[in-house]
Amino acid sequence: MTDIAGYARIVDEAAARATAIPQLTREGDFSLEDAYAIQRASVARRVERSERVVGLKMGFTSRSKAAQMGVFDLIHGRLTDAMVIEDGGIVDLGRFVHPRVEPELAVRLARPLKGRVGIAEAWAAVEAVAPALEIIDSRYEAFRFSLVDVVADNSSSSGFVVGAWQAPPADPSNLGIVMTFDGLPVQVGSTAAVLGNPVRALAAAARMLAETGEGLEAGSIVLTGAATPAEALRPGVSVRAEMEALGMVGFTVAPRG
Ligand code: OOG
Ligand code: MG
Repeated sequence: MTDIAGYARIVDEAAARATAIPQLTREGDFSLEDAYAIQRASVARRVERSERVVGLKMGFTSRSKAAQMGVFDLIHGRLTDAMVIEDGGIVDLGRFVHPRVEPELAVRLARPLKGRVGIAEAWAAVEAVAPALEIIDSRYEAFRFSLVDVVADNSSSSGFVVGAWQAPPADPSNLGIVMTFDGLPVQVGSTAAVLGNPVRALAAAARMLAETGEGLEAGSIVLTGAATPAEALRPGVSVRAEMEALGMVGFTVAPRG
């Protein structure tokens, strides 16, 4: 039997202490189901420390991200209030192991979304959208993992910045995105890279959660997944993403020391 609580403690403490750990699958193999159970148990530990779950992030919804990490299955992870970084805020790298940043479309739900929903139903549940930056931070050494490793590690969730919430556009399926470091473009892409339409990632989120009898609550934030590969953060850098029709979101990394 997989020691769900034991693995949950390992990934949770690694995240809390910002220290790298060896891949769990080097110690023992476990199923994808077990990996999600470890993820839930690790998030439960955060909730015990009075963090609040505010939403869900989808991962590997774009080919370029999947290829960057060598994992080609859709995954999800839980977002908590402690991961929220204010738009325009300053981020201290000390709380991360080896953080990277990636541009994503964020959506907020007006009503619950559960079970097998189609794109139209998923989009109808969206109250607002915003450009977002996700800071991912695998707790595994060298940012290397298998599918079950990354899922157990809450899919590398560690921080996210959401720009101004606004009314959903008529069609979010092909919005251009430019991510800059100190004003220089480092990634250029489109929301079309996210499953052809990021709303598909939202529908997939509801479907995946239904496998464990869960669902998305009204008010939940969903990050639909990176539209481009992620870029490593470095001290002092100013990061921005501009999304067509939706505007800017950004933050600055605190200088070293
Ligand atoms: C896993 C998380 C993937 C995305 O947007 O594709 C992800 C990772 O790359 O460490 O957040
Ligand atoms: Mg992401």
